[in-house]
Amino acid sequence: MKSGTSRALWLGILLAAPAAVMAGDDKAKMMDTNNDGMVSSAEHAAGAKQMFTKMDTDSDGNVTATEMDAHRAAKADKGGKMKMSSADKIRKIDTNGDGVVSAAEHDAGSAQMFTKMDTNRDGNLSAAEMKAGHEKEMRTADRGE
Ligand SMILES: [Ca+2]
Ligand SMILES: [Ca+2]
Ligand SMILES: [Ca+2]
Ligand SMILES: [Ca+2]
Repeated sequence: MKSGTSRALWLGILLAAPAAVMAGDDKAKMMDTNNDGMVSSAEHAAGAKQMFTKMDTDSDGNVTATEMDAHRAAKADKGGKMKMSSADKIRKIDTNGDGVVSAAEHDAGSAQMFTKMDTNRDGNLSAAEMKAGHEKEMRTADRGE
């Protein structure tokens, strides 16, 4: 009987494959700290701050393209190629144009993203809104499957 082996193999495939697809859901779950199924603006801001701290490996209060690259490379192990280059991402929120993202710029950038994704303007991101937001981002980046 080989069914046990093939089942384990199948499980391995299941675990390895859909990381890219599930990234949005994972992120939502991670940020939804009170588990009400919605990400509030406060939860979103806290999540963004946490991510900033994680990316700022030398803790100088700025995230450089190199730091962002390193952070994303670690994640890309599961998710495959990322949609936008770190430099492009930084350019989008680097309002003072010094090439690095300060904590304030990151805060402002993610608040803006929250507003954009909160399409029904109730101050919460539902799973559907998060998903739609991410899909839009991926489409903009022309990420071929
Ligand atoms: Ca919540
Ligand atoms: Ca830094
Ligand atoms: Ca800056
Ligand atoms: Ca909403």
